[in-house]
Amino acid sequence: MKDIRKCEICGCFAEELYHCGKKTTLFLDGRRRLKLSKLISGLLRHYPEQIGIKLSEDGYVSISDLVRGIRERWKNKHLYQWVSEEHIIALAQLDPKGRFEIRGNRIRASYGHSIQVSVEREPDREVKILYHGTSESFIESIMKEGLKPMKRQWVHLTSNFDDAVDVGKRKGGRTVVLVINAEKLRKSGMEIYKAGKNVYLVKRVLPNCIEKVIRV
Ligand code: HQG
Repeated sequence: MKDIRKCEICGCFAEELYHCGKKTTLFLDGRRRLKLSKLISGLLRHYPEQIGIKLSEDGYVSISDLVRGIRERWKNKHLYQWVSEEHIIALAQLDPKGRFEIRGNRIRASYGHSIQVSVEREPDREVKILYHGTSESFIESIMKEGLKPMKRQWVHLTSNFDDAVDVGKRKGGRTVVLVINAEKLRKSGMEIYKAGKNVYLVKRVLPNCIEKVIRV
């Protein structure tokens, strides 16, 4: 990930070298940013209990409890003594996929949960084409059963082809991207919800809604 920098004039966080006509100062280097992003994604989506925090029903936790939990209770806490509330805020504000939502002094993951959280979302009626990146080794089963949430609460789709390729690459083996007809998906009785910048959530994708399988 890119470094996060801070504008000394207006105080905002930015990735650019210049802001308000002046050079910005380094706030969080890209390597630490990536590690912290992965850690808080894991904590807010899957294992908050590992640092002794409890999420609200809609998935929020106070940023100060999150920081305290990481610094005092995370198994690798010695690697994270530098973490402050400001680091978490900067990371959430600049996340390229909109992975985190901040409300007041609380934060939650926007998507990706394996733990049960109930987030109120309006069904999306706009998007026409969605993509899902995966490994070719899953295709036979997916074409038979459709896409299922597996260990998560939702099936994750994206409106951005390149994001789908990146997700597919993480699975190992040959990367494939499924092209999903969102209209058909809605007609099959599934509501689609937007979460984050380009991510869309749905409970299930039936095989007949998969229009194409692209080998990348
Ligand atoms: C596969 C990233 C066999 C599915 C992304 C996937 C996403 C099946 C895997 C978010 C199947 C589950 C989630 C079936 C589904 N048979 N395999 N019937 N149905 N699968 O990690 O979508 O960068 O739980 O193809 O952007 O890969 O972390 O889901 O390969 O939004 O913020 O089962 O993670 O976001 O894998 O990724 P995952 P995902 P972040």
